[in-house]
Amino acid sequence: MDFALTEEQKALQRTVHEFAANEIRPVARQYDESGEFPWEVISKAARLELTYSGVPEEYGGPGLGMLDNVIIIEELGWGCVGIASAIALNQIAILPVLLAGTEEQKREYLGRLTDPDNPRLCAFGLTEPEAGSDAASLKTRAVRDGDEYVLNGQKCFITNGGVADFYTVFATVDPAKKYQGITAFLVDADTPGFSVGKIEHKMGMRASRTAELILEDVRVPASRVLRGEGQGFYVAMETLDTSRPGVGAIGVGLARAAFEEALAYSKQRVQFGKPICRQQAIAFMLADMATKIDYARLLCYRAAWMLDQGMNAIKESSMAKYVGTDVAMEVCTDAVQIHGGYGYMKDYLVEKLFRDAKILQIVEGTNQIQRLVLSAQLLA
Ligand code: COS
Repeated sequence: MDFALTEEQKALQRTVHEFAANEIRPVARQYDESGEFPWEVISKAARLELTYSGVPEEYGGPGLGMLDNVIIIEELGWGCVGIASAIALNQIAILPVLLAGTEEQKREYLGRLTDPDNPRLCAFGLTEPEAGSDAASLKTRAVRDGDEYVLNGQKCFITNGGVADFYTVFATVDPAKKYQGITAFLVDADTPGFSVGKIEHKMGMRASRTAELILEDVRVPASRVLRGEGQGFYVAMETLDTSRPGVGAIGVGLARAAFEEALAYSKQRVQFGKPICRQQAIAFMLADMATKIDYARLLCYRAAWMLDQGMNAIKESSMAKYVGTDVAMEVCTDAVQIHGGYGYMKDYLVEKLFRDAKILQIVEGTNQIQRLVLSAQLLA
Protein backbone atom coordinates (compact mmCIF):
# COMPACT_ATOMS: atom_id res chain seq x y z
CA MET A 1 0.00 0.00 0.00
CA ASP A 2 1.37 3.39 -1.04
CA PHE A 3 0.27 6.42 0.96
CA ALA A 4 2.32 8.86 -1.13
CA LEU A 5 0.76 11.02 -3.82
CA THR A 6 2.45 10.91 -7.22
CA GLU A 7 4.71 13.81 -8.24
CA GLU A 8 1.91 15.03 -10.56
CA GLN A 9 -0.62 14.94 -7.72
CA LYS A 10 1.73 16.84 -5.41
CA ALA A 11 2.25 19.48 -8.09
CA LEU A 12 -1.53 19.70 -8.63
CA GLN A 13 -2.06 20.10 -4.88
CA ARG A 14 0.55 22.89 -4.72
CA THR A 15 -0.96 24.71 -7.69
CA VAL A 16 -4.49 24.58 -6.31
CA HIS A 17 -3.32 25.53 -2.83
CA GLU A 18 -1.59 28.61 -4.24
CA PHE A 19 -4.73 29.42 -6.20
CA ALA A 20 -6.82 29.11 -3.03
CA ALA A 21 -4.37 31.21 -1.00
CA ASN A 22 -3.91 33.96 -3.61
CA GLU A 23 -7.22 34.11 -5.47
CA ILE A 24 -9.85 32.73 -3.07
CA ARG A 25 -8.87 33.61 0.51
CA PRO A 26 -8.41 37.37 -0.15
CA VAL A 27 -11.97 37.72 -1.54
CA ALA A 28 -13.78 35.03 0.47
CA ARG A 29 -15.11 37.37 3.16
CA GLN A 30 -16.24 39.91 0.56
CA TYR A 31 -18.33 37.30 -1.29
CA ASP A 32 -19.59 35.90 2.02
CA GLU A 33 -20.92 39.34 2.91
CA SER A 34 -22.33 40.31 -0.47
CA GLY A 35 -23.68 36.89 -1.46
CA GLU A 36 -22.72 37.75 -5.04
CA PHE A 37 -21.69 34.99 -7.41
CA PRO A 38 -17.86 34.89 -7.70
CA TRP A 39 -17.62 34.94 -11.51
CA GLU A 40 -14.19 36.57 -11.37
CA VAL A 41 -12.75 33.70 -9.32
CA ILE A 42 -14.59 31.12 -11.45
CA SER A 43 -13.00 32.62 -14.57
CA LYS A 44 -9.54 32.31 -13.03
CA ALA A 45 -10.32 28.73 -11.94
CA ALA A 46 -11.42 27.89 -15.48
CA ARG A 47 -8.06 29.08 -16.81
CA LEU A 48 -6.49 26.38 -14.61
CA GLU A 49 -9.12 23.90 -15.91
CA LEU A 50 -10.43 23.48 -12.36
CA THR A 51 -14.09 23.95 -13.26
CA TYR A 52 -13.94 21.00 -15.65
CA SER A 53 -11.00 18.92 -14.46
CA GLY A 54 -13.09 15.73 -14.67
CA VAL A 55 -13.97 16.17 -18.35
CA PRO A 56 -12.04 13.60 -20.42
CA GLU A 57 -9.43 14.79 -22.90
CA GLU A 58 -11.50 13.72 -25.92
CA TYR A 59 -14.12 16.30 -24.91
CA GLY A 60 -11.62 19.08 -24.26
CA GLY A 61 -10.86 18.62 -20.56
CA PRO A 62 -7.74 17.46 -18.74
CA GLY A 63 -9.39 14.12 -17.86
CA LEU A 64 -8.34 14.01 -14.23
CA GLY A 65 -9.49 11.11 -12.06
CA MET A 66 -11.57 11.11 -8.89
CA LEU A 67 -8.55 11.10 -6.57
CA ASP A 68 -7.09 14.09 -8.43
CA ASN A 69 -10.41 15.86 -8.04
CA VAL A 70 -10.61 15.09 -4.34
CA ILE A 71 -7.13 16.64 -3.97
CA ILE A 72 -8.29 19.74 -5.89
CA ILE A 73 -11.53 20.07 -3.93
CA GLU A 74 -9.83 19.80 -0.53
CA GLU A 75 -7.62 22.78 -1.41
CA LEU A 76 -10.59 24.79 -2.72
CA GLY A 77 -12.52 23.94 0.46
CA TRP A 78 -9.57 25.24 2.47
CA GLY A 79 -9.90 28.49 0.51
CA CYS A 80 -13.67 29.04 0.86
CA VAL A 81 -16.54 26.56 0.99
CA GLY A 82 -18.84 28.84 -1.02
CA ILE A 83 -16.42 29.30 -3.90
CA ALA A 84 -15.34 25.64 -3.68
CA SER A 85 -18.97 24.56 -3.95
CA ALA A 86 -19.58 26.65 -7.05
CA ILE A 87 -16.65 24.84 -8.67
CA ALA A 88 -17.06 21.38 -7.13
CA LEU A 89 -20.80 21.19 -7.70
CA ASN A 90 -20.16 22.04 -11.32
CA GLN A 91 -17.93 18.97 -11.43
CA ILE A 92 -20.81 17.01 -9.91
CA ALA A 93 -23.26 18.33 -12.47
CA ILE A 94 -20.90 17.09 -15.19
CA LEU A 95 -21.27 13.52 -13.91
CA PRO A 96 -24.73 12.62 -15.30
CA VAL A 97 -23.48 13.46 -18.80
CA LEU A 98 -20.23 11.62 -18.21
CA LEU A 99 -21.90 8.53 -16.71
CA ALA A 100 -25.01 8.33 -18.88
CA GLY A 101 -24.58 10.54 -21.94
CA THR A 102 -24.38 9.31 -25.52
CA GLU A 103 -21.30 10.23 -27.54
CA GLU A 104 -23.25 13.08 -29.13
CA GLN A 105 -24.53 14.38 -25.78
CA LYS A 106 -21.02 14.29 -24.32
CA ARG A 107 -19.55 16.17 -27.28
CA GLU A 108 -22.25 18.81 -27.14
CA TYR A 109 -22.62 19.34 -23.40
CA LEU A 110 -19.16 18.59 -22.02
CA GLY A 111 -17.69 20.50 -24.96
CA ARG A 112 -19.51 23.64 -23.83
CA LEU A 113 -17.72 23.66 -20.49
CA THR A 114 -14.14 23.50 -21.61
CA ASP A 115 -13.39 26.91 -23.08
CA PRO A 116 -11.14 28.57 -20.47
CA ASP A 117 -11.81 32.00 -21.96
CA ASN A 118 -15.57 31.59 -21.77
CA PRO A 119 -16.25 29.66 -18.55
CA ARG A 120 -19.64 28.03 -18.45
CA LEU A 121 -21.21 26.04 -15.65
CA CYS A 122 -23.88 23.38 -15.34
CA ALA A 123 -26.19 22.29 -12.53
CA PHE A 124 -27.89 19.19 -11.11
CA GLY A 125 -31.66 19.58 -10.75
CA LEU A 126 -33.04 16.83 -8.54
CA THR A 127 -34.37 18.35 -5.31
CA GLU A 128 -37.92 19.71 -5.06
CA PRO A 129 -39.84 21.41 -2.27
CA GLU A 130 -41.52 18.11 -1.35
CA ALA A 131 -38.79 15.73 -2.52
CA GLY A 132 -35.50 16.20 -0.67
CA SER A 133 -34.21 13.03 0.99
CA ASP A 134 -37.05 11.08 -0.67
CA ALA A 135 -35.81 11.82 -4.17
CA ALA A 136 -38.09 9.21 -5.79
CA SER A 137 -41.19 11.20 -4.80
CA LEU A 138 -40.36 14.12 -7.11
CA LYS A 139 -43.34 15.69 -8.89
CA THR A 140 -41.92 17.47 -11.93
CA ARG A 141 -43.77 15.95 -14.88
CA ALA A 142 -42.50 15.08 -18.33
CA VAL A 143 -45.11 14.32 -20.99
CA ARG A 144 -44.06 12.95 -24.36
CA ASP A 145 -45.27 14.94 -27.36
CA GLY A 146 -43.89 13.65 -30.67
CA ASP A 147 -40.12 14.02 -30.67
CA GLU A 148 -40.19 16.15 -27.57
CA TYR A 149 -41.07 16.04 -23.90
CA VAL A 150 -42.96 18.83 -22.17
CA LEU A 151 -41.69 19.51 -18.65
CA ASN A 152 -43.63 21.21 -15.85
CA GLY A 153 -42.59 21.57 -12.24
CA GLN A 154 -40.35 23.21 -9.76
CA LYS A 155 -36.88 22.51 -8.35
CA CYS A 156 -35.35 24.06 -5.27
CA PHE A 157 -31.97 24.51 -3.58
CA ILE A 158 -30.18 24.08 -6.90
CA THR A 159 -26.49 24.94 -6.69
CA ASN A 160 -25.41 27.11 -9.62
CA GLY A 161 -29.10 27.70 -10.38
CA GLY A 162 -29.40 30.79 -12.54
CA VAL A 163 -25.69 30.89 -13.43
CA ALA A 164 -25.54 27.56 -15.27
CA ASP A 165 -25.58 27.12 -19.02
CA PHE A 166 -27.48 23.83 -18.82
CA TYR A 167 -29.15 21.62 -16.23
CA THR A 168 -29.79 17.94 -15.72
CA VAL A 169 -33.45 18.03 -14.73
CA PHE A 170 -35.08 14.94 -13.25
CA ALA A 171 -38.79 14.54 -14.02
CA THR A 172 -41.28 11.70 -13.97
CA VAL A 173 -43.04 10.39 -17.05
CA ASP A 174 -45.45 8.44 -14.82
CA PRO A 175 -45.75 9.08 -11.06
CA ALA A 176 -47.43 5.67 -10.61
CA LYS A 177 -44.17 4.02 -11.63
CA LYS A 178 -42.41 5.75 -8.71
CA TYR A 179 -38.63 5.75 -9.19
CA GLN A 180 -38.98 3.75 -12.41
CA GLY A 181 -40.77 6.68 -14.04
CA ILE A 182 -38.01 9.16 -13.33
CA THR A 183 -36.18 10.39 -16.41
CA ALA A 184 -33.14 12.69 -16.71
CA PHE A 185 -33.22 15.54 -19.25
CA LEU A 186 -30.53 17.93 -20.42
CA VAL A 187 -32.18 21.34 -20.41
CA ASP A 188 -30.56 24.48 -21.79
CA ALA A 189 -30.91 27.54 -19.59
CA ASP A 190 -32.34 29.58 -22.46
CA THR A 191 -35.17 27.14 -23.28
CA PRO A 192 -38.54 28.96 -23.37
CA GLY A 193 -40.55 28.29 -20.22
CA PHE A 194 -37.46 27.69 -18.10
CA SER A 195 -36.84 30.34 -15.46
CA VAL A 196 -35.09 30.95 -12.20
CA GLY A 197 -37.20 31.70 -9.13
CA LYS A 198 -36.09 32.63 -5.64
CA ILE A 199 -32.38 33.07 -4.98
CA GLU A 200 -31.75 31.78 -1.46
CA HIS A 201 -30.26 33.96 1.26
CA LYS A 202 -28.14 31.47 3.22
CA MET A 203 -26.46 31.13 6.62
CA GLY A 204 -23.16 30.02 5.09
CA MET A 205 -21.64 28.87 1.78
CA ARG A 206 -22.84 32.27 0.66
CA ALA A 207 -20.58 32.68 -2.38
CA SER A 208 -22.31 29.78 -4.10
CA ARG A 209 -25.62 30.42 -5.84
CA THR A 210 -28.62 28.42 -4.60
CA ALA A 211 -31.80 28.94 -6.56
CA GLU A 212 -35.26 27.71 -7.39
CA LEU A 213 -35.95 26.55 -10.95
CA ILE A 214 -39.36 26.86 -12.56
CA LEU A 215 -40.37 24.78 -15.57
CA GLU A 216 -43.52 25.85 -17.43
CA ASP A 217 -44.19 23.89 -20.62
CA VAL A 218 -40.47 23.51 -21.27
CA ARG A 219 -40.04 21.55 -24.50
CA VAL A 220 -37.00 19.28 -24.55
CA PRO A 221 -36.07 17.13 -27.57
CA ALA A 222 -36.16 13.38 -26.88
CA SER A 223 -32.52 13.31 -27.97
CA ARG A 224 -31.69 15.09 -24.69
CA VAL A 225 -32.86 12.28 -22.44
CA LEU A 226 -29.98 10.70 -20.57
CA ARG A 227 -29.81 6.90 -20.89
CA GLY A 228 -33.51 6.49 -21.68
CA GLU A 229 -36.96 6.92 -20.24
CA GLY A 230 -37.28 5.60 -16.68
CA GLN A 231 -33.52 5.50 -16.12
CA GLY A 232 -33.22 8.86 -14.37
CA PHE A 233 -33.30 7.61 -10.78
CA TYR A 234 -30.35 5.33 -11.47
CA VAL A 235 -28.48 8.19 -13.17
CA ALA A 236 -29.08 10.33 -10.06
CA MET A 237 -27.98 7.58 -7.67
CA GLU A 238 -24.83 6.79 -9.66
CA THR A 239 -24.01 10.50 -9.82
CA LEU A 240 -24.34 10.81 -6.06
CA ASP A 241 -22.31 7.63 -5.45
CA THR A 242 -19.53 9.21 -7.49
CA SER A 243 -19.75 12.76 -6.20
CA ARG A 244 -19.89 12.15 -2.47
CA PRO A 245 -16.15 11.76 -1.80
CA GLY A 246 -15.71 15.27 -3.27
CA VAL A 247 -18.21 16.73 -0.80
CA GLY A 248 -16.35 14.96 2.01
CA ALA A 249 -13.16 16.57 0.67
CA ILE A 250 -14.66 20.08 0.86
CA GLY A 251 -15.26 19.24 4.53
CA VAL A 252 -11.67 18.09 4.99
CA GLY A 253 -10.34 21.33 3.46
CA LEU A 254 -12.65 23.40 5.65
CA ALA A 255 -11.67 21.46 8.77
CA ARG A 256 -8.00 21.97 7.94
CA ALA A 257 -8.54 25.72 7.65
CA ALA A 258 -10.32 25.79 11.03
CA PHE A 259 -7.60 23.69 12.64
CA GLU A 260 -4.86 25.99 11.37
CA GLU A 261 -6.68 29.01 12.80
CA ALA A 262 -7.23 27.30 16.15
CA LEU A 263 -3.62 26.13 16.39
CA ALA A 264 -2.21 29.58 15.59
CA TYR A 265 -4.58 31.32 17.99
CA SER A 266 -3.90 28.87 20.82
CA LYS A 267 -0.16 29.51 20.49
CA GLN A 268 -0.47 33.25 20.95
CA ARG A 269 -3.39 33.50 23.39
CA VAL A 270 -2.01 33.56 26.93
CA GLN A 271 -4.19 32.73 29.94
CA PHE A 272 -3.13 31.56 33.40
CA GLY A 273 0.43 32.58 32.52
CA LYS A 274 1.01 30.43 29.43
CA PRO A 275 -0.26 30.00 25.86
CA ILE A 276 -3.56 28.11 25.95
CA CYS A 277 -2.13 25.40 23.65
CA ARG A 278 -0.06 24.38 26.68
CA GLN A 279 -3.25 23.78 28.70
CA GLN A 280 -4.03 20.11 28.39
CA ALA A 281 -7.73 20.71 27.75
CA ILE A 282 -6.86 22.69 24.62
CA ALA A 283 -3.90 20.50 23.59
CA PHE A 284 -6.16 17.43 23.60
CA MET A 285 -8.76 19.24 21.51
CA LEU A 286 -6.03 20.04 18.97
CA ALA A 287 -4.89 16.41 18.96
CA ASP A 288 -8.44 15.19 18.31
CA MET A 289 -8.96 17.76 15.55
CA ALA A 290 -5.76 16.69 13.76
CA THR A 291 -6.69 13.01 14.02
CA LYS A 292 -10.21 13.55 12.71
CA ILE A 293 -8.95 15.50 9.71
CA ASP A 294 -6.56 12.69 8.85
CA TYR A 295 -9.10 9.90 9.07
CA ALA A 296 -11.65 11.90 7.11
CA ARG A 297 -9.10 12.53 4.36
CA LEU A 298 -8.12 8.86 4.25
CA LEU A 299 -11.77 7.86 3.74
CA CYS A 300 -12.14 10.42 0.93
CA TYR A 301 -8.94 9.22 -0.75
CA ARG A 302 -9.97 5.57 -0.47
CA ALA A 303 -13.44 6.10 -1.94
CA ALA A 304 -12.00 8.21 -4.78
CA TRP A 305 -9.29 5.64 -5.45
CA MET A 306 -11.90 2.85 -5.60
CA LEU A 307 -13.97 4.87 -8.07
CA ASP A 308 -10.84 5.40 -10.18
CA GLN A 309 -10.36 1.60 -10.22
CA GLY A 310 -13.96 1.16 -11.43
CA MET A 311 -14.89 -0.56 -8.18
CA ASN A 312 -18.30 -0.40 -6.49
CA ALA A 313 -17.86 2.28 -3.83
CA ILE A 314 -21.42 3.05 -2.69
CA LYS A 315 -20.59 2.26 0.93
CA GLU A 316 -17.19 3.94 0.94
CA SER A 317 -18.50 7.09 -0.81
CA SER A 318 -21.19 7.51 1.83
CA MET A 319 -18.61 7.03 4.60
CA ALA A 320 -16.35 9.64 3.00
CA LYS A 321 -19.19 12.15 2.68
CA TYR A 322 -20.59 11.89 6.15
CA VAL A 323 -17.30 11.55 7.98
CA GLY A 324 -15.67 14.37 5.98
CA THR A 325 -18.54 16.74 6.66
CA ASP A 326 -19.28 15.68 10.26
CA VAL A 327 -15.59 16.19 10.98
CA ALA A 328 -15.80 19.65 9.40
CA MET A 329 -18.63 20.61 11.78
CA GLU A 330 -16.89 19.13 14.82
CA VAL A 331 -13.54 20.74 14.07
CA CYS A 332 -15.13 24.12 13.35
CA THR A 333 -17.12 23.92 16.59
CA ASP A 334 -13.90 23.24 18.53
CA ALA A 335 -12.03 25.96 16.62
CA VAL A 336 -14.65 28.53 17.68
CA GLN A 337 -14.50 27.19 21.25
CA ILE A 338 -10.71 27.56 21.35
CA HIS A 339 -11.07 31.17 20.22
CA GLY A 340 -13.51 31.80 23.07
CA GLY A 341 -15.59 34.96 22.63
CA TYR A 342 -13.40 36.12 19.77
CA GLY A 343 -14.42 33.08 17.73
CA TYR A 344 -18.00 34.32 17.66
CA MET A 345 -16.97 37.63 16.12
CA LYS A 346 -16.87 38.31 12.39
CA ASP A 347 -13.30 39.62 12.75
CA TYR A 348 -12.14 36.02 13.04
CA LEU A 349 -12.17 33.54 10.16
CA VAL A 350 -13.53 30.70 12.32
CA GLU A 351 -16.89 32.51 12.56
CA LYS A 352 -17.33 32.10 8.78
CA LEU A 353 -15.96 28.56 8.75
CA PHE A 354 -18.47 27.51 11.42
CA ARG A 355 -21.40 28.85 9.38
CA ASP A 356 -20.05 27.23 6.22
CA ALA A 357 -19.66 23.82 7.87
CA LYS A 358 -23.32 23.26 8.69
CA ILE A 359 -24.59 23.01 5.14
CA LEU A 360 -22.07 20.30 4.27
CA GLN A 361 -23.89 17.91 6.61
CA ILE A 362 -27.08 18.56 4.61
CA VAL A 363 -26.13 18.80 0.90
CA GLU A 364 -25.66 15.85 -1.47
CA GLY A 365 -27.81 13.68 0.77
CA THR A 366 -27.99 14.51 4.47
CA ASN A 367 -25.60 12.66 6.71
CA GLN A 368 -28.56 10.64 7.95
CA ILE A 369 -29.24 9.57 4.35
CA GLN A 370 -25.58 8.54 4.05
CA ARG A 371 -26.03 6.25 7.05
CA LEU A 372 -29.21 4.89 5.45
CA VAL A 373 -27.38 4.15 2.18
CA LEU A 374 -24.48 2.61 4.06
CA SER A 375 -26.60 0.46 6.35
CA ALA A 376 -28.65 -0.76 3.36
CA GLN A 377 -25.37 -1.96 1.83
CA LEU A 378 -24.37 -3.69 5.07
CA LEU A 379 -27.73 -5.42 5.35
CA ALA A 380 -28.07 -6.39 1.67
N1 COS B 1 -26.55 3.47 -6.38
C1 COS B 1 -27.10 2.83 -7.42
N2 COS B 1 -28.39 2.39 -7.44
C2 COS B 1 -29.13 2.63 -6.35
C3 COS B 1 -28.62 3.30 -5.24
C4 COS B 1 -27.27 3.73 -5.29
N3 COS B 1 -26.70 4.39 -4.25
N4 COS B 1 -29.59 3.41 -4.32
C5 COS B 1 -30.66 2.81 -4.81
N5 COS B 1 -30.40 2.34 -6.06
C6 COS B 1 -31.29 1.62 -6.93
C7 COS B 1 -31.75 0.33 -6.25
O1 COS B 1 -30.86 -0.72 -6.52
C8 COS B 1 -33.13 0.12 -6.84
O2 COS B 1 -33.00 -0.42 -8.11
P1 COS B 1 -33.82 -1.77 -8.59
O3 COS B 1 -35.19 -1.68 -8.01
O4 COS B 1 -33.78 -1.69 -10.08
O5 COS B 1 -33.04 -2.91 -8.04
C9 COS B 1 -33.64 1.54 -7.05
O6 COS B 1 -32.48 2.38 -7.12
C10 COS B 1 -34.52 2.03 -5.94
O7 COS B 1 -33.85 1.86 -4.73
P2 COS B 1 -34.56 2.11 -3.33
O8 COS B 1 -35.78 1.27 -3.22
O9 COS B 1 -33.51 1.98 -2.27
O10 COS B 1 -35.04 3.63 -3.49
P3 COS B 1 -35.57 4.66 -2.44
O11 COS B 1 -36.59 5.50 -3.07
O12 COS B 1 -35.93 3.97 -1.16
O13 COS B 1 -34.24 5.54 -2.28
C11 COS B 1 -32.41 6.61 -1.18
C12 COS B 1 -33.60 5.64 -1.11
C13 COS B 1 -32.23 7.12 0.23
C14 COS B 1 -31.18 5.83 -1.61
C15 COS B 1 -32.61 7.79 -2.16
O14 COS B 1 -33.87 8.37 -1.99
C16 COS B 1 -31.57 8.88 -1.97
O15 COS B 1 -30.41 8.72 -2.34
N6 COS B 1 -31.97 10.00 -1.38
C17 COS B 1 -31.08 11.12 -1.17
C18 COS B 1 -31.14 12.06 -2.30
C19 COS B 1 -30.05 13.05 -2.23
O16 COS B 1 -28.90 12.74 -1.98
N7 COS B 1 -30.40 14.27 -2.45
C20 COS B 1 -29.41 15.31 -2.40
C21 COS B 1 -29.74 16.35 -3.31
S1 COS B 1 -29.07 16.16 -4.85
S2 COS B 1 -27.46 17.27 -4.69
